[in-house]
Amino acid sequence: MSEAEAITTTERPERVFDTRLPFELSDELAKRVSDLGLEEAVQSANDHGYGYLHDIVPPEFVERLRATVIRIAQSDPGMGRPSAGSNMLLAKDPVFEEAVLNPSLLTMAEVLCGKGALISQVAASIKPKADQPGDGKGGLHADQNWTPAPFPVHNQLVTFCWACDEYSEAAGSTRVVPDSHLERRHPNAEETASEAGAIHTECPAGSVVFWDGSTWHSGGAPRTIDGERVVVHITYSRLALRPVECYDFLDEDWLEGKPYEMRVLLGREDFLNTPEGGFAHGVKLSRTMDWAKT
Ligand SMILES: O=C(O)CCC(=O)C(=O)O
Ligand SMILES: [Fe+2]
Repeated sequence: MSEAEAITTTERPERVFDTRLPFELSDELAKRVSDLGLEEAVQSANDHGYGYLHDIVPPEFVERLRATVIRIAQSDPGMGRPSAGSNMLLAKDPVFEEAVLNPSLLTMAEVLCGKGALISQVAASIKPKADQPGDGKGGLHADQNWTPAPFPVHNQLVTFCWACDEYSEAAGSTRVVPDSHLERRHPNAEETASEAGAIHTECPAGSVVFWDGSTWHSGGAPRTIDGERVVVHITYSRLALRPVECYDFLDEDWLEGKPYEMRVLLGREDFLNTPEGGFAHGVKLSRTMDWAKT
């Protein structure tokens, strides 16, 4: 019986008392890692905080993924300017369902975020050739940006960047600071500005680059060659920290005349967990990052 079948039965699962340490995989998860050829990716995540997934889909899938992103972005100003990208993609085309359910992504998500990990974001970006000089530095960050430092021993979040085009320095690939996950904190202002120690990730079109929630990286590198860099960014997060009770059904009419604190308590004043996704909230986004550090 598969796990998916097993959880639909009423049988009470065996109670677990000990929490596994990071990268202490169950036999079942270790077998899946091995069957999918992901040992190197797991080792790299553990050692350096990031890694690559190669040859996990046929070229046809990558072509379909890329074409879908371009089609949707043309009609969707999701990232501010037309054709820069889009978000909330899961519901916008079935190709994104295939992407988030890819066995290699799901297995790595379980390694890095545990069982029951949730989709946090399915977004895409389209980076054209730079029309201005500059090194694009200043955007270094850790994706678990709403977790205070020191970061917990257990990773909170993992981001997979599906490179629909080649990743190289000239192509404007993501820069990462290898081993920065060991710092267990956000980069400071100077580190963010200088991006010291950052290197360009490199892979062929169709491969996936991933990093854990504490690894410092930046997406600002300019593209210096012709064409566009199309990337699908898929983030999963641990299941923890969701409230027990869901009050999303309480609408603006219910909130009318109630104190601001009630809006805060219901998560209406931060940028998380909204049907518009992360790009539509202006000041709420940086406010969330600031509140998280208090
Ligand atoms: O666009 C990129 O190269 C990376 C963007 C980023 O920070 C992310 O996907 O977490
Ligand atoms: Fe990021």
